Amino acid sequence: MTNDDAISQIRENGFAIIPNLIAAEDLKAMRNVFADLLEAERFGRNPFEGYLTERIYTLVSKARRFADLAEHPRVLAIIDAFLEPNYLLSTAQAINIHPGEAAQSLHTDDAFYPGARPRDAFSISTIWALDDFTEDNGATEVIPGSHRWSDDTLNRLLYRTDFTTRPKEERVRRSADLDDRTDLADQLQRVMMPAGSVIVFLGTLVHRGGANYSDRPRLAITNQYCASWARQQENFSLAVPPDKARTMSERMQQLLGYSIHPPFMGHVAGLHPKRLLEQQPGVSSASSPDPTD
Ligand SMILES: O=C(O)CCC(=O)C(=O)O
Repeated sequence: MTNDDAISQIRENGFAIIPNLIAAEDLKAMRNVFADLLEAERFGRNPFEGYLTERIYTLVSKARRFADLAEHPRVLAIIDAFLEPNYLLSTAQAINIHPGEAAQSLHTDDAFYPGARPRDAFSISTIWALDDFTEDNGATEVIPGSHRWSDDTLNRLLYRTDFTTRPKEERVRRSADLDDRTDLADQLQRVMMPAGSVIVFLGTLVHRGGANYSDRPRLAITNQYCASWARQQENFSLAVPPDKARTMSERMQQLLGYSIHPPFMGHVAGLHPKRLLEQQPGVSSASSPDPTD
């Protein structure tokens, strides 16, 4: 599929699936990194995160190859068609759905940005399959065309997503058969794709992580990007402080927020935040009248 095809599919259906973008040896290397990163302690704290789902946030700071994935040139070229320049990385996380996990509540990824729907997306999400996404192992499910739904339709059809953090003893496993709105089941499309593929979708598209009926976890990475004026889900300038950001590519620094939404949103005491990356600790830089400089 060409990028132009992907862009028109996203405009039409709200999403596009690009098969086999990660080479087999890179997939293997990523899985090796995960073998050390994934621990049961990271299971979700609320029904949205999923009590049987492990999540690792700020993935881009855990290994260079995860940062490289978040700036995959083909994917960024597609996002360029939807978001103004200087867009930001909003979250970078691994999602490992374990056997027995129920389907997530149907939701959209940019619901927390106010703005009457239907509207343009303020964010774009990607979900990379690190395992094959199959019929029964928790493949993402999407509702094609739902990016055009109005607020009324969303409110009528979707249950409110439950983000309430529960104490450990109350994190009761839900039945994998639980479906939050069975009357939408016939509109859901399961995103079955081989490991190494990616789905790119608008932040306005209704979707969810599926129930995992298989006997193995389903591993994925979601990198999500937001408009340069919007707040990122992860507070990346705290999560990836200058000492760490300094070791990353210039594009990743910009995506994390060491960047400006012109004329000066995001400045640090009147200066472009990239100045923090040039400075050595304890050395102050000369002031500049131009925060975009
Ligand atoms: O893991 C998936 O397939 C989707 C997860 C998701 O939509 C989310 O956590 O926001």
